[in-house]
Amino acid sequence: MTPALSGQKPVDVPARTGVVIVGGGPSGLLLSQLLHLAGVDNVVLERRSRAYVLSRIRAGVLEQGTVDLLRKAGVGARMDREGLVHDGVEIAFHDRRLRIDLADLTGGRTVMVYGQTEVTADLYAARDAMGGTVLHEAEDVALHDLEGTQPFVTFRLGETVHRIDCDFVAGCDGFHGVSRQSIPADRLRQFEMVYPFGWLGLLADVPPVHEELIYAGHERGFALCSMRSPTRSRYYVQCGLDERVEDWSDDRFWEALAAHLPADIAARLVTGPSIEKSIAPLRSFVAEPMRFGRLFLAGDAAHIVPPTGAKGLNLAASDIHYLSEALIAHYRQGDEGGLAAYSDRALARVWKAERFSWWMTTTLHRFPDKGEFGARMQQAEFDYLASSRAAQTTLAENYVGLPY
Ligand code: FAS
Ligand code: PHB
Repeated sequence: MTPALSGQKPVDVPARTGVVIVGGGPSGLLLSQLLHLAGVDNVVLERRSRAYVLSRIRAGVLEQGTVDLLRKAGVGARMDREGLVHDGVEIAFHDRRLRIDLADLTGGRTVMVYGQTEVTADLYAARDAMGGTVLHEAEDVALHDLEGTQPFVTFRLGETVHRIDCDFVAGCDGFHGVSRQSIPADRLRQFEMVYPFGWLGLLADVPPVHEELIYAGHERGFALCSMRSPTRSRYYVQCGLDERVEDWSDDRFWEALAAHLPADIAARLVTGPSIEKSIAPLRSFVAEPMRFGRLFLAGDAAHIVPPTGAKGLNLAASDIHYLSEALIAHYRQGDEGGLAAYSDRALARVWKAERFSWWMTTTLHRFPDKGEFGARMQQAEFDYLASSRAAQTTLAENYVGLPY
């Protein structure tokens, strides 16, 4: 029996399991839950404590496909009670505002506003309720014999080194994880674009300025008005890569936010003390293929999108949809087709979401180096969007999520 770690109950570390899942964020936990429900043994190895994982404030918008998958995983009850269904979203440009009627333009499809932190908490609760094995503070995770038929994973819990033999490894350990780095460089193609700015995010217990999200492009830079509930708001402003969160007082943030918004919205802004403030860099990144032997990458371990399109968490969900289906078909029918097709199938959807996230980011953020012509192109993008139902339909169908 492994001794308790920072409050973790003593756990039995199995010598063997079906799938070792590296990473206890939304990707890893959702895969663990779906596999367990299908009778596929698995173990989740998470580097951080549960409290640390649940302290991270990230995504806020769930596509219909993600909502359906969470319900299928048996973790949709609180989301359905507390989540906010949105059938529209606003795009603002300088002082103009345009409502995109998501439901009208997509035959009734909507999005759910429900924070990633809550999704992760619901998944942890479900793992606990089913007696799932999630090992926290698992350090020095290393993947072995991925190209063989008997891969295994080693890691350390406290002073004790463990080995788990398995059939497959799911790399759900995010952009900085060990999984993608376990693939030889000559077997991986990586595509990346780093944007010359970041997002400064603030969470506050104040009522949202508007009942729907507002993505605002402005000559001062981009701003996003989002929310977590009718009493808790989430805001972002574009910031420089050299900015430090400690240089941003709450007052400075609220002033900057108001200056980035259309005057009528800024006039309605309710401010208050921040309960969280953080800066996230923006990048587009894809690693191909998303498989190496018995290792399958999913979520941020394989791809990153700028959060402007609200796709990060939702791409993680569609990866897990494809991967869980493929693994279950392997165990139930000995069908290898899903595993063989996983990378191509996932990447086909990933690249479309990369394009949409890139388009939203390049259209709405301030790029000083793109000069006046670049600014005119952004104006033209907005003018076309405002004048064309076809353009609005394109934005809407990508925002609610392309089909799986
Ligand atoms: P995650 O990074 O969430 O989880 C990976 C887990 O693996 C982590 O818990 C990590 O501790 C663990 N891990 C890492 N290395 C390990 C190792 N060697 N061994 C064991 N465990 C290891 N998306 C949006 O849609 N909207 C947003 O506003 C948004 N904001 C974001 C802000 C930030 C700062 C970041 C980093 C991402 C943001 N995202 C946003 C994207 C985000 O939501 C991801 O898409 C989502 O977390 C993907 O989930 P996972 O793939 O599980 O990766
Ligand atoms: C959020 O609420 O954190 C959020 C919402 C939509 C985005 C990005 C972040 O596109």
